[in-house]
Amino acid sequence: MNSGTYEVVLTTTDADGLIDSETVTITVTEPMVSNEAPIAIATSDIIQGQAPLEVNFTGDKSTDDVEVVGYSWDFGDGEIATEANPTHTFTTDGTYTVLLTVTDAEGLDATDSIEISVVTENEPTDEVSFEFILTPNPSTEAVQIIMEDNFDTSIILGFMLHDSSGRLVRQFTREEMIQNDMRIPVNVYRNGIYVITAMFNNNDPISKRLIIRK
Ligand SMILES: [Ca+2]
Repeated sequence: MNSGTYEVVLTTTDADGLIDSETVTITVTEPMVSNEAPIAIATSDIIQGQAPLEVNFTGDKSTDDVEVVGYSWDFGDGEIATEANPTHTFTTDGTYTVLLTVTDAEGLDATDSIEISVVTENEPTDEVSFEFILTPNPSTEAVQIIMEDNFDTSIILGFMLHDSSGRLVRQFTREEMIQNDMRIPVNVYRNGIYVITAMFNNNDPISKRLIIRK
């Protein structure tokens, strides 16, 4: 039956020959075009880190029975994007719910979300990193001790210099070291392998190998 309006007449005849009829109107429409809503799939290369945190988002894994035609990202920090795979930098710490909305040509949409956790750069942690390097190494005249990670020199108690046999060659107080700009003159020592050990207040000592070569 093609689309259109049809009048169907139902005629009945009873045993006595009496005829009755009734008209029913039937409307036939075009078959519905089936369209399924898309499925949004949002992923990111990382989900947490320190600010400023650059995150690469992927939305083009989203699917539709026909085609996804629109991408809309809401990063949760007031910024949006309409690319399939945007990159976004979060500058302030916090937890952000990033929403991806995908749309098909018929206007059906779907949403997926990712939580991104951004922490501040200098957030205090229980484990403080105590690291230093010796430069130059091998040393000829003097060796410079360079503390890493914005080291608080007030927790340094001092330094020890041992030779390769484990004999304590010299001990340096913190005051001595700070005045020396964390520099140890080594030209008075014989060539060889030495160990410089930093001693800290409330922390395990750290040792580094130093070569003296003149
Ligand atoms: Ca669709």
